[in-house]
Amino acid sequence: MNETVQTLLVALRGAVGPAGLLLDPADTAPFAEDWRRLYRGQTPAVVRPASTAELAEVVRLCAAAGVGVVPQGGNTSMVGGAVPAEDGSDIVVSLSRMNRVRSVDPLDLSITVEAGVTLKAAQDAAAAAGCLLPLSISAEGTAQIGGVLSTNAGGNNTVRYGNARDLILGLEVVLADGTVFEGLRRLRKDNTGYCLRQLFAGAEGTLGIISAAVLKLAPRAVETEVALCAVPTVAAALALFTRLHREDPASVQAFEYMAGTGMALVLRHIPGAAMPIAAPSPHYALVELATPRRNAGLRAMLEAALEAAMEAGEVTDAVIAESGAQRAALWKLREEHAEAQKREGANVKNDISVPVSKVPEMIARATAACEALIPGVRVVPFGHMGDGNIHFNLEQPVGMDPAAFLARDHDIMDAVGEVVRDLDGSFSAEHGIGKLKPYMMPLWRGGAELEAMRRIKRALDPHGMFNRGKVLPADGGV
Ligand code: 2HG
Ligand code: ZN
Repeated sequence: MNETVQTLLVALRGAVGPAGLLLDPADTAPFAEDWRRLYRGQTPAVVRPASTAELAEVVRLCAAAGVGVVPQGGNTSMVGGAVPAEDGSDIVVSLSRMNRVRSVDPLDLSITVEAGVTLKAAQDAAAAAGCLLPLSISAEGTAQIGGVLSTNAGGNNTVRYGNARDLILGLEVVLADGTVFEGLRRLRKDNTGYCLRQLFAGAEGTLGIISAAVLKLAPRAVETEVALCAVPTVAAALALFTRLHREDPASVQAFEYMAGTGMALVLRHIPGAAMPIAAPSPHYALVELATPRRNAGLRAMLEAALEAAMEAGEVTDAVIAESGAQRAALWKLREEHAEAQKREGANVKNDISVPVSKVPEMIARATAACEALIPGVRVVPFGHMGDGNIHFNLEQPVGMDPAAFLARDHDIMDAVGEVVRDLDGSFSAEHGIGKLKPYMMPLWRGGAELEAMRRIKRALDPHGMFNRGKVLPADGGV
């Protein structure tokens, strides 16, 4: 460790106190590896400020020392978005001690939270005040608000409420020189120049560090129905979605697709996962309908729609949850897909989106492309069909060396990407770019778009200290 870093660590200890600084490699190691275990970096320290003032001082000290900063929330990125560099040149700044819910306002329908509050804790605080925080992702128990907003997380409710950025009313952000952008406003209308808060949403911590946010809430549902449906084809799942959406778009809270291959992995690897439908199906759809309207008759609507869907051959079997516990059990079958795939072995993820109408064609064509590329590869698509975002994931062929399979990740991502481009889709629908996908930016976002992003980066982070190597591909500059 060089002298500059040693001096910096002493100053950081002064800024955050001994409880805010982790130096022992045994303590810092979990912060240096991503959830998927694709990347293992190194860091001389994990700094854990307890307030915005402390965070600002940490950033100021790191800027003065010319040391890189990697902001980190729950470290659940699927694209290595929060790992420090391999050479140990980045300090990790963990937001986990900034975990206060500052206020919930059921009249304004807003919640003010610090960056280190987990999404689940924010949802619970909203629910305790009779409101709904309409953002739900599989990692919500661990993912923190700062990371969720920085990555513009999508998740299960996008079909009804949009992505994380759509919920942001106000943001507080620590900038690269340690000054604080104090934008914690909670106005529904505020048309005053550039919308800075939206720059930081989806920037993945490359422009500044989100320290707190004001988020929109919705009225809490009084009727909720969840059904798991066995469907014969992907096209049938889409037909079911269209049927329900036409019936009452405002009540379709989630519409998730799962291939039978993925469901089998969940049932094999996840303790307590149980399939309530007797005969295995090649495809499944999970539907959640919810409404804050009293006596809306959602149950009757769902039953009638499923009956009609069965007559039309769109659904072969279905169960409707009868209790909160059953709803949770059905959701578990969907939410444990990522964990089950991890336990099965090596996997390559394609977090892609296409226009909703193109989902069946995308799955068919990408399946054919991958099977031609790697014979025996296991195709395990699932995801948020209602908004066109499918996790077109692949498990290694049985018996193939995991490292050899992972070495093909770019080939696979490029083959899937070709199909997705042809269908006017995106190569990263909700997981962002992180460390995994900057190489894809020139092809997908090149020219004026990428150049404008670079200019914004230079303007807000002129020395390139924030989350180096993420989002933007190297260009010799920052
Ligand atoms: C989900 O929808 C997450 O469960 C993870 O976005 C997706 O594992 C994945 O590819
Ligand atoms: Zn997802």
